[in-house]
Parts: sequence; structure tokens; C-alpha cells
Amino acid sequence: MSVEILDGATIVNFLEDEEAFNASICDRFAHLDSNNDGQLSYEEMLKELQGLRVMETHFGVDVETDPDELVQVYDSLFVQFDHDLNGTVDLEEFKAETKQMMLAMASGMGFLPVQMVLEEDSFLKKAVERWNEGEDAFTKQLKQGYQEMPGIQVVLPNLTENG
Ligand SMILES: [Ca+2]
Ligand SMILES: [Ca+2]
Repeated sequence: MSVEILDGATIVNFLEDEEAFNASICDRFAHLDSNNDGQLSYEEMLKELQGLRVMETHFGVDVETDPDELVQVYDSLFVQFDHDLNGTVDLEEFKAETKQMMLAMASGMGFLPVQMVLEEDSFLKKAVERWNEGEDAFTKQLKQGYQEMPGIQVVLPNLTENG
């Protein structure tokens, strides 16, 4: 994990680059599809859903770790992905819903940069890496400025559930 600075535009730029976005969706899908049948079952999606829940807590939704409630949260997230409700998530469903969620997140963030702890293989990490790649002197300065902003929000994932 690493701490990165990102804002809504970082995410939108990443989504608009179809090729990069599709490639990372395919990577992620293959990674999650542990039995390689081209479909993500609920069990295979769990890891991803847990990650999404971490994102939710970033936006002030305080989710207590009541196991029953958690199951409901994961169930409803899974159904959001499973557009045709056939009990599994295929690549198209995964791509469409991931895009939706990232767009929603980007608009939630707006132009205010946030500092986030990102997992190495997460989409956000990839979005940030892309941003860093295309970095010019101006962007570097901008990021430097972000880092020095006193009001910057440091977002930490909820780590307690891993213990
Ligand atoms: Ca599978
Ligand atoms: Ca489906």
C-alpha cells in the first residue's frame, strides 16, 4: 500500500483513456476469476466488494462491522454488478459497473484533492500512476502545493476488519 494524492480529474482522465481502462479491467477480472470460467461468482467478487466497502467509508458512511449487516452490504453491491441477475458477474457487467462507481466517486471528490492509502493493484492506484507518468513541471508543482495544503484530508482504509 502507498499514500497517494488524487482528485476527481485523476479518475476521470483514467476512465476516458479506454485502452488503459479496459486493460486494467481485464487484468483485474482475470485476477478475481480464480477458476477461470469467465464469470465472477459471489465468492470471487468478495475481495473486490470488500475493497469497495473501504471506499464507502472514505465518504463518511460509517459502517459498523456487524457481520449480518456486512453480508447485506456485500449482497447489495453484488446485485449492483450483476445487471442481468443471473448470479454471476461477467466481464461487461464488471466493466460497466466499475466505471459507474468510479465516476460516482470522482464526482463525489470534485476538485478537492484527497490523500488516500491505496492498494498496489487497485484501480485508483493505476489512475494515479497514469497521472504521475504524464507529469510535467506544472503538475509537479501543483502536487507539491497539494501536499502543503493544511486542510488536506487524509483518508485511511478501515483496517480493523482485517485483524
Ligand atoms: Ca469464476
Ligand atoms: Ca450477470
